[in-house]
Amino acid sequence: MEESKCFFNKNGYLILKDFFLKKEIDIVLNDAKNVFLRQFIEKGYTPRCTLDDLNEEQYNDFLYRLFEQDIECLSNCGKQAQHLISLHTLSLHTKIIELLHQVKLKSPTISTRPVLYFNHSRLAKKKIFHTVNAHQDWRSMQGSLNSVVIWIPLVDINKDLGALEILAGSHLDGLRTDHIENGFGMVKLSEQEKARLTSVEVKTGDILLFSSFLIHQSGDNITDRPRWSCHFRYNDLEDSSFLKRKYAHPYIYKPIDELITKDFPINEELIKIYS
Ligand SMILES: O=C(O)CCC(=O)C(=O)O
Repeated sequence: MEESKCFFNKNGYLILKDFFLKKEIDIVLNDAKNVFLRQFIEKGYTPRCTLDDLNEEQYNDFLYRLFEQDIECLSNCGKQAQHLISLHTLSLHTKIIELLHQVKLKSPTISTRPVLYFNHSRLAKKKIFHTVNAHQDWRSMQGSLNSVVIWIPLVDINKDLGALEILAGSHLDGLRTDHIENGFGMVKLSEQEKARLTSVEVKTGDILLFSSFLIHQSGDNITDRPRWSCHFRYNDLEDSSFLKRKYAHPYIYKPIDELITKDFPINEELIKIYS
């Protein structure tokens, strides 16, 4: 680990091969896919079935159809996928907590809730919702200076599927964000920096850990498959600058008026639940 720690300090990232078992990751992927599958069945795209009854192409076709026909439903499924117990459990895996200690987070804490992505241009209205240009996560997290991100592929991700691109060593250049776009702290790269971006191809079970100051961007997904991944962010409560900044945290979590379903439920439906 000593060697890895030196590598991390210098380059701002670590790729840990086979960190998890494939089956541990598959639990999250299947749970996420099942959120959408329930709506495919509800909408009559397919008779009642399990994920195993559909091949990948059929599943993806339903996903793209849902985007075309009912974007609200797709987006709500996406939201439910962020709340999966398996996703949150993975973010608290003892191996992750040990790793956080190894990269010198003395008292790790969750920065923002885990996120799960399923990126494809056919599943988003704006480019930034499926392919994010160069950015740093620290700007939107603004937590401890040693905060880290753990980026986990839920499927094997190669360059064609849009492997994440990183700029090694860029964490040492400090905060380069010049504006925030859809919550991402965007960074302008020089031509030389663009040429130095490295694609991180990863397999299911591998993880990528990086400093929240490391500049990174989405690769282009040029396949017809969504790129499934999940990302966890951690702060360190012992970081002195974070303490001095009174643990400043820029996120809020509250219900939004327009999203509240009016005139629901009627009492009979509620009574049925308890009968
Ligand atoms: O996964 C991606 O392609 C971009 C997402 C990302 O970099 C982030 O959430 O900070």
